[in-house]
Amino acid sequence: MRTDTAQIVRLEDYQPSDFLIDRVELDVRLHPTETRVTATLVMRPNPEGRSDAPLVLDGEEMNLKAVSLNGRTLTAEEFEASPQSLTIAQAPRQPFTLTVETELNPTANTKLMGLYRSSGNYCTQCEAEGFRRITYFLDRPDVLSVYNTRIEADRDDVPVLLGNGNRIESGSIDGSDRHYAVWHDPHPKPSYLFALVGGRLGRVSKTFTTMSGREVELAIYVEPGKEDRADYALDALERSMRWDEKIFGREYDLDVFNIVAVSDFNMGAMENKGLNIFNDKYVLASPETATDTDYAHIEAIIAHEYFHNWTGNRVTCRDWFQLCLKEGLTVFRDQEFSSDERSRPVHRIAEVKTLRARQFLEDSSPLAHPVRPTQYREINNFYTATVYEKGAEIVRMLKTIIGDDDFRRGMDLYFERCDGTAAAVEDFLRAFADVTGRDLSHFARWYEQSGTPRVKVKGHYDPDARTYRLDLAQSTPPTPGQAKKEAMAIPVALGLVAHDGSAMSASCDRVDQRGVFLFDKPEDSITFTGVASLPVPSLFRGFSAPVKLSLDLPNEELLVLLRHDTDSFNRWQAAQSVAMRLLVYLSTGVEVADEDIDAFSAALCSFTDRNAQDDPAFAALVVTLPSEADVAQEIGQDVDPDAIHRARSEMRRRIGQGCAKHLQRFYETLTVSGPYSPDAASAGRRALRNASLDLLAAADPDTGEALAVRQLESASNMTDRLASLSVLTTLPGAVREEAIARFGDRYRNEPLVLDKWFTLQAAIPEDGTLERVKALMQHPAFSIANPNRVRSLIGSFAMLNQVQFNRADGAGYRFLASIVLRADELNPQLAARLLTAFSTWRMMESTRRSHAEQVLRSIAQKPNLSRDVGDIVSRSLE
Ligand code: 0A1
Ligand code: ZN
Repeated sequence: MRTDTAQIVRLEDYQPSDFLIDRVELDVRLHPTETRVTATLVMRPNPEGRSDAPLVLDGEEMNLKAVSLNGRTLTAEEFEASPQSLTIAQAPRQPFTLTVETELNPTANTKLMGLYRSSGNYCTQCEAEGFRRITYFLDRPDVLSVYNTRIEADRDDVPVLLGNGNRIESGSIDGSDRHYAVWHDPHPKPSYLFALVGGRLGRVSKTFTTMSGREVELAIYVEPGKEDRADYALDALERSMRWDEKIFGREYDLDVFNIVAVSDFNMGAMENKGLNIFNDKYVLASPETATDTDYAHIEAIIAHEYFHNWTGNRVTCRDWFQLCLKEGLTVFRDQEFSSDERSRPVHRIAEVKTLRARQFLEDSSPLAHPVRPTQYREINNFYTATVYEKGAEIVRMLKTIIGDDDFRRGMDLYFERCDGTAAAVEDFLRAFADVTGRDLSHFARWYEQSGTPRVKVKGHYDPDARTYRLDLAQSTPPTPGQAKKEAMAIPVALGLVAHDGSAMSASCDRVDQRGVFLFDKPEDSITFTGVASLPVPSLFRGFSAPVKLSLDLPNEELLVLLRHDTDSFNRWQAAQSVAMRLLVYLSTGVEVADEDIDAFSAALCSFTDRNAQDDPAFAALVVTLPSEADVAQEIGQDVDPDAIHRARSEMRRRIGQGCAKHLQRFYETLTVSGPYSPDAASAGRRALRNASLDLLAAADPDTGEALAVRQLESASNMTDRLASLSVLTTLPGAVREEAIARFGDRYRNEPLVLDKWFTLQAAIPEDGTLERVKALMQHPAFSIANPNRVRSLIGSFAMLNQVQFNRADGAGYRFLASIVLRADELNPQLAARLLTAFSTWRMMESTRRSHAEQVLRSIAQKPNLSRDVGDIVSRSLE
């Protein structure tokens, strides 16, 4: 492996910092290529640190200009500066003030970490380790300081100057065309929550009155001219603030809350104290440019970042191994918010689809790691589905096990005890253990053990005794670094359903009053009494644990659940299970009787028919088949993506034909009148109508094409327009090409819409797609330096296009490798994320597998790989 320093950081090596920084005075003079930063750090030795340690500050890619200690400039002999650190061997043993002056070049900063420019504006990104690119610092989350930031810039070029906290001063600099602002953040925070922004920006704002009656000015800053596209985000922010007061009793704690949207950003958004910085994709929305899904994402991410103010900022993390403490908990909170604002069952299904598609995949790949990892080479590679989504599932299981009231009491105690501190997972669990008197040490294993547990269940009915016994067994497959696994504490929410749908009055003393059985041994059995007839078990209701269930129910029994289960999630799950079984058989050459497909199709028709009017969003989820990637994951080895693609196309065609009458009716009747609104009810109607269009086109391409073209021309919103273009991309020919070209032309000045256009084309499952993607890289809107463009074109090709990325000739793999290497020179984080598309390589059939391995090995051989890419490639090959 030829990477830069491949040092491994280990959880077991954690030591408190030897020094603390109580106050930070920053003076930042913005300049495109020579920004000057003077940091005055009020420091003292940490009583909990080592008493003889040198002072070692972190640094990266800065030009050090001067260092002084207690006002005296240090000579070159008194400190040692390297690209990664600034060391003062003889640091004082009493409080002292260190002043460090650095010079940065924000224009040349293509990594988008530290201070950089986006569309000419200045912005920062400091999580996880970006602050050390602004000044030398103890850049670790357990060093909390109060910040004062003075920002100075050219008044005309940079009229808006924003920092963390409240603005306490601003003005002009006499005799010059420069101005300044001073921001004070009274809440001690780690450096990763620092932010500043300088630029020419438009603004929308409103006043929010908190639960205790304080007034807070909420503002969102965007590219001038796009202010009206920020209204929805502002509304979502207000709703999030109200929800956190009502559900968790958490109030906002500054006079202003600012959000800035930027167009070059490595992730979704960042929760900097009082100054969130967002990828503009998650702020800007108008009916003409954003889909229903975009609106839902904006709402969720605005909420997520806002909720971090308590889970992440007021209570922060002791070290980066505790990342799930803020991320898993905050994802759980944003999921709950979206569920309350929208349809809870529909949202739960969406969450689980994401979890399975991303986290289960990661957990079964060479990149599998515990929710709280024990070591890392590059922390940026651990902002993963495991830390975020599985982390959220752990919090959800905890709530399922202890109940809603104790969960809230535990959260209150956690905030009370840990406010203003840098905490660890143990502190979180201790609050719930103390509130309930429960021993949660076994439950804590969810943070430590990686891999997705499998739960095998068999049911036995005794009609004479009127008992029903469930035998359960659990196991977790080996994952990197963890060959042997222990049994997990798995909450199984369950019930029994009679074949005719009537309620069953069975009882079982191992199941609590909330219908949950805690399965915490390798094997166990539970028996229900008073069971009048053979039941169908409904297990893991609401997806009560992130496990894979093996329960071989025949299709007919699954269809009983689809019709009669009181649990919505399991109704959807039942349809998915039948579909998955048929898709796996069709993909792997197992014979499938026509009647089985017809029976499934008939069940879908009648189910959707019954639900189309009352809950179209749910019906749309039920008629949507598992994706090709889902099927690949289910097959798990020797995967042939072409066979899966053929199987899924065939199933879509058969269901489209079988349900044609119903689908046509939905398509005709589920129109939404009046001006566009992204509310869940209207979005649900559009979802089922567009899912119907997709299946109708699969059944009869000519009809589908005609309907899609008409919809594309007449649509009054981006949801319907994009859905019709998406259907057209499945139908090769001149009509499609013309539609694609016209769409691209219409939105040539709308980068976020062009991203969707890139994605649709990159996902076309045809041989010419690789060439198409290469050609699109020449499009004037494409730039390898912009993460949104790269992800929408290249990322979509690699992650969404199963057949073309995994081409049997290896060309898809070679292409991705070439882009990863190019991107790595500019933006290692982006490159490393693209590279994770290879995480499925070991499950492919042998030809593809060997192409992928060869490509990965050739990447690993390259000189000067970033630590980010070096880490992913080496773990992928382990
Ligand atoms: N804390 C943010 C995620 C985030 C992480 C790293 C970043 O920089 C590369 C940016 C954002 C969140 O959870 O939203
Ligand atoms: Zn987060």
